[in-house]
Amino acid sequence: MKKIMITGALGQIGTELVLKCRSLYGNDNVLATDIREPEPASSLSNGPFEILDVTDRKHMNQLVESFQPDTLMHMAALLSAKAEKNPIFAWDLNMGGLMNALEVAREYDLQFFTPSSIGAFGPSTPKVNTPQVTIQRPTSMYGVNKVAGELLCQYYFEKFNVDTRSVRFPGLISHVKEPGGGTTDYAVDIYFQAVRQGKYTSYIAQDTYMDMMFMDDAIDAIIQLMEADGVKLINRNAYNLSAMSIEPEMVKASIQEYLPDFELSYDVDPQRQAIADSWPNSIDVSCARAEWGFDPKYDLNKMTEVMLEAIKQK
Ligand code: VAH
Repeated sequence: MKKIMITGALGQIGTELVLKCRSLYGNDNVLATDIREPEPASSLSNGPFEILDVTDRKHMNQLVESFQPDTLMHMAALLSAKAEKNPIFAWDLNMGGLMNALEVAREYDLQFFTPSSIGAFGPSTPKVNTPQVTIQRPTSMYGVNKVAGELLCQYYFEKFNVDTRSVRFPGLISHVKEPGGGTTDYAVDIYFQAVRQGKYTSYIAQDTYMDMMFMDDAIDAIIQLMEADGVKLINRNAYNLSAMSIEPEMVKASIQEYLPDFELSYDVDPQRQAIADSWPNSIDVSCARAEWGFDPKYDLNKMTEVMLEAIKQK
């Protein structure tokens, strides 16, 4: 992996993925693309940027022809809550964009990464220590997109020998880019509101366990997977990834270690709660550990310390 094109570069993962790849492979070797221009003072202004609508296959080809990457990281997608509000648009963007990206990877022989999610599981999936290979009957459009995406990645690997690699991300928590449109975003908002307001009202009910991970561990995992020896990779559709299984009261207690007066209340959003209830509580990550050495560094308390400090600095 030496020259990388990234779609969805202004998204929650994309933003930090571009910065990390530029620090590792050189600013000019990472082309960031997104459907809109970055803010003038954006941290992404340290390297090449192009506007790209991932449903525009012709333009995607043109950018690959001109930039000549050896790797495509396809991050552009609509997240779970927004997808549930706009299911047809979500299908067109999430699946149309992925098909274009896979076709470009096939045509130009690019190594390929795109994320799946714990959203690829559904209510009939075993909820505790969810296996790498198990029932996947998601009940959200986002989940349907992720299962279809996993199967497409496996298909392109087996039929066209495209070097596809993917992970099932849990909820990702970052202080760099506030997310939009996810179900797990409460676990990001809570830190920002704890610092700004000293209180937070959660739209996810207490005792709703979901897998989560600090963004630094997520970005490191992508690089580690992409640099891994492909011979050792068995699960080409997507690897279960998680660093912790948490619920809102656990986050509250962790924040109160640093902000003792922090208050948490609840105003549950039925739609996002229904999505959260359909997902596992805790997934098994043994395949990622065994096949490419996945080893997250941040637990809840270490993440809380870093999040609160970084947000205070903002
Ligand atoms: C979402 N943050 O909430 C994303 C992610 C596992 C959750 O897929 O939709």
